[in-house]
Amino acid sequence: MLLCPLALTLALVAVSSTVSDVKDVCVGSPGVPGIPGSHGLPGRDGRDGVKGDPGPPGPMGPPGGMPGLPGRDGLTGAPGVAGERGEKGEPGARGPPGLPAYLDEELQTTLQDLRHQILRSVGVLTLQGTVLAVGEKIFSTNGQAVNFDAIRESCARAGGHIAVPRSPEENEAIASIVKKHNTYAYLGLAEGPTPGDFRYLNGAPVNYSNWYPGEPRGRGKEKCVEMYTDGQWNDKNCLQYRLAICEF
Ligand code: MAN
Ligand code: CA
Repeated sequence: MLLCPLALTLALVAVSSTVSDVKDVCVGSPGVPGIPGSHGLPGRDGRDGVKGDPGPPGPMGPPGGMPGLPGRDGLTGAPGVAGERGEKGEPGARGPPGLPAYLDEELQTTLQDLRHQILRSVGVLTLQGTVLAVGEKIFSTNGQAVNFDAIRESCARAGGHIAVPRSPEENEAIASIVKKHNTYAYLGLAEGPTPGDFRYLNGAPVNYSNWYPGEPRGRGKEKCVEMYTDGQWNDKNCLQYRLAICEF
């Protein structure tokens, strides 16, 4: 038996058709490897992969679906404007004779309760600085500066009158409001047809005044009266913006 390298013997067996045909032949050393072959044809498609995740929701479709159910009732609207005042009714039938007021215990109790309630309310407003009580009078301002007629109107609407001092105490009280707001105020006085003749708005002549030295000197051309921040008075035209102070 010929000794050949093992690799070569096996190669010879593989190319032989039968084992009996194998011949013990030795050949020379192998040649250099050939150049790599060209790429093969593409393989067949693989099997289907596993199912992917569901996609995101699609955009909203076009309108045209069935209308939804009606919504719930809305909130109650604001109250309407008050109607016009009705005509005065006929007087009622005369009632039975009553007790004199001073003997009517129920009436006296009600009056006392009302007195207390009013005093308490005034106390609260005084504490708040909303009103100033001097003797029987109460002074108050809304802080607004407007002309003389507008002050008269807002005081009347509030159930009062434009403030006018009838004593040094009342003058000081009004002056303290003027000072606090740093705005002159018109007073409840007006010049009559005679120049220099200033009167209360009910036509009565003034019995207390606090004119600034030299005033009034408008000689009929300044028919209103303003109070300076020091509490002294000046006659002035009625169309300036002055602090609205009312008395009640
Ligand atoms: C202005 C006005 C008058 C006032 C004088 C005082 O002219 O306010 O009412 O008398 O100043 O100098
Ligand atoms: Ca004047």
